[in-house]
Amino acid sequence: MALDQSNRYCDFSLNEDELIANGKHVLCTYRMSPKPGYNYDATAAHIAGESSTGTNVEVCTTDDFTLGIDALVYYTDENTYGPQDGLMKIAYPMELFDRNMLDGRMMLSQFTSLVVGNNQGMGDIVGLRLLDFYIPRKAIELFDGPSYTLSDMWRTLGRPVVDGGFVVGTIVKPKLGLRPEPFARAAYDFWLGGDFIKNDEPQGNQTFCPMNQVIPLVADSMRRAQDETGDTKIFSANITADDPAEIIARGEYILETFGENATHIAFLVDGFVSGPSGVTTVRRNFPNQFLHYHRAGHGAVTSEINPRGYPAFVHTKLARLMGSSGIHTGTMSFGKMEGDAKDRMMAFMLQDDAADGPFYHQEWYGMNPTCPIISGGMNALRIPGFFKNLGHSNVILTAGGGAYGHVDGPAAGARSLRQAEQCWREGAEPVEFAKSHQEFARAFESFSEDADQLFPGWREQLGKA
Ligand code: CAP
Ligand code: MG
Repeated sequence: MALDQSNRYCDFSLNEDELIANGKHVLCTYRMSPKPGYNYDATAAHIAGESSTGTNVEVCTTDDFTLGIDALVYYTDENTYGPQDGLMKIAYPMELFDRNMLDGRMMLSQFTSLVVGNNQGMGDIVGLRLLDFYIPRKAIELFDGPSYTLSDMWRTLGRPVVDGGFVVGTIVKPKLGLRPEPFARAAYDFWLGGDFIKNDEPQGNQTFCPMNQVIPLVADSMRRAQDETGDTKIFSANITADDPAEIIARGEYILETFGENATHIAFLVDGFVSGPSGVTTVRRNFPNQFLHYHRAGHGAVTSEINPRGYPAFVHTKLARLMGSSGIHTGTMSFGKMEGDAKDRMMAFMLQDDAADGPFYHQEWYGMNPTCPIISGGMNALRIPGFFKNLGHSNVILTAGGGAYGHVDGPAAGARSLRQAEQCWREGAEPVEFAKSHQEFARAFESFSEDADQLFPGWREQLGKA
């Protein structure tokens, strides 16, 4: 049985509104279940201790200054979700958080090692999941935040920098297996109809498709597609690597190879697996490129069936602080990955200067916004419903299957995606709209299972019975 430190690490006299007004604490709300037989508040106190100044026993070296920066539990409700399955809230003094030697900035690596660090593996808990956190102004202004934004991408695309609208994207599929020439051809074909292409998350410098062969060919595809269409095209190149030197080398090589189109390059980082160091390496070495945060692997932590870790909402909030220009936010139940319509809360938290999370209102004090990237099993048929839920289309959408699975090829797939957003924007009924929009209509045949589910009777209405 752990030492009961609740007299030290619990202070229920603290008032959340006052803590927020004072601006000296990071606040965290956790869903917590202690092991059977463990006292709720004592376990909460142990969590606060392990996450700040304590351990499982008193130590002789603790002095008054140490006591002054204890993380403090300021709220518990042990039965919120069921018996001994409740909520607890911790106030973390700002002093606890690590600051760069070089520029005094805060960092996400130590931040997460504290608020979702050792506490994740303690022996006296069954569950501990960070559901939301509040960052005071002083801390917001100590994190990098995004440098290059969707607005900058709209500028590059020759669009208005406010409400520049829907960016139609894809992922070169198959996920792995294309050699340089077929890869570059797949990119060219999509760019004849679409705006934005990303590497798939595991595509990099495989021996069957070395960067020094495929990147020059993709650069040529971009030039030809731009000449052919008269439109600017974007390529989000994956430069994820373990070694920051490799990340930088990849980025520099790609920018040099794209030459006059270097400003059309975004950099994709598998941010969950490479962590804050990988993301910050890109954020600080390539501040003039769109930093595309791919979250492959996040499900291990964010999945709703996980009693530990944190939900996707928290993950995307961390990604904005890190400086992501855009992050995958899922498809809010309209695609193939886990998600829910209320996940639109993530998009508002990323894009607005003030937004409500499940437990905290967050002001961003002018920190650049992060663009939601909609991806995962999307095709034209799923888009009207998606935007009806979100309420706007100032996002990047990447559909791999939704483009390369279109019966008339990726350019038609791209056009079907763009038409689908137009259908939503005009408030048109999709099957009716399909009668006058060929590529959108052909998406019904391309993804007929979706069509049957979403638009029963479409065959008769479109004369495809
Ligand atoms: C989508 C995707 C993305 C997922 C990631 C894939 O391909 O390229 O990596 O969207 O999920 O590999 O599945 P499709 P999320 O368009 O063909 O589904 O965006 O939720 O992080
Ligand atoms: Mg992918």
